[in-house]
Amino acid sequence: MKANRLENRNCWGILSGIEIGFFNMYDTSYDIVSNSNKERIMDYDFLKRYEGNPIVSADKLKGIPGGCNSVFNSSVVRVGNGFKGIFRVEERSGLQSLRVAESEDGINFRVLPDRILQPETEEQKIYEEAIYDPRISKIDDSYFVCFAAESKYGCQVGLAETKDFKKFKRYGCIAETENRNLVLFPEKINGKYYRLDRPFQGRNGNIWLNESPDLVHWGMPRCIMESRNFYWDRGKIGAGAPPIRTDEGWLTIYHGTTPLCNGLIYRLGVALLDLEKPWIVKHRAKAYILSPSEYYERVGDCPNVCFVNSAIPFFDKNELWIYYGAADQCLCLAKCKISELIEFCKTC
Ligand code: BMA
Repeated sequence: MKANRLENRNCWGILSGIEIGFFNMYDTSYDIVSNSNKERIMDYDFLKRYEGNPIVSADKLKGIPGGCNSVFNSSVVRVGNGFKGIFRVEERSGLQSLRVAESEDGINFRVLPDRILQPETEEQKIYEEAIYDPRISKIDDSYFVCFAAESKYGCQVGLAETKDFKKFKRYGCIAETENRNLVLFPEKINGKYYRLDRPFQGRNGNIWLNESPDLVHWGMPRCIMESRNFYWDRGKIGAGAPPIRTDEGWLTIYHGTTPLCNGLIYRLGVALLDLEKPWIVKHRAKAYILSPSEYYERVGDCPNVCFVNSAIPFFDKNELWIYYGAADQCLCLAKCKISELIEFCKTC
């Protein structure tokens, strides 16, 4: 393994004439495969796709008002003994709509016919014309929904609160343009609320952390995770599922893009943030945890996309369920052991 790697990089170095770049790249992969423990966890698929994927697709929403072109990038939480979701449904007109979904088992969902959070007031019509990519965080006894809100000015992030998934209190937009992929931490840390978000910087975007006394007024922005040259997440990156408290830190699943000459690949990665000082990234796996390879991830309205909006821990059985949109077309589920994901994050 070692000899091959060295041979390859010399060869590429000579052929390309840009030795430094390729030396860095091969040093990285060399590091990844050099430790036997890492090999063990890299070698088997610890993250298992649900065999019945996709769990929700347009054909299962036949008859929904507006018709369904696609259903993807959706958020699911546990409520009582069951599950509730807020789903992104793209109607046949192209309208982005959010709909409540209900399930007993977290796999078979009923999507309710009514759109929620569609703009009603003049102000909402200006700033929240197209809403999508919802993320739900339960804080105390409320469910807070953050969603991308596009207007002629660009993309902001809207916030709404519900206790029963029937009535929603809207707060308007809580991030300036251009921002997306905003997730709230599920509890206050040292008396403050925290969020991760992704402001754009030209064609790139990194993950930032902000803090707030009341979930509406935010400040103290810090860039905590950048895209990494020569890695799978060398394009823009964005927070995915709301962080999950574990003994090892806030378990954070994010998406990262790999720009290629024919477009982007959206993949999923994992990091652990310090519990008390969430601006400190304790660990960030070098390797991705999920990459499009199944037909439903490769083929759709936007091919080669795995995009995460929620993850539900079942600590009693050491299991994590990751809900992800595939190819901007359908909604899928993948499961892993929480301890193995943490091990992967620390070692791979
Ligand atoms: C991102 C978001 C996602 C989408 C992805 C791939 O920028 O808009 O909603 O899934 O692109 O198209």
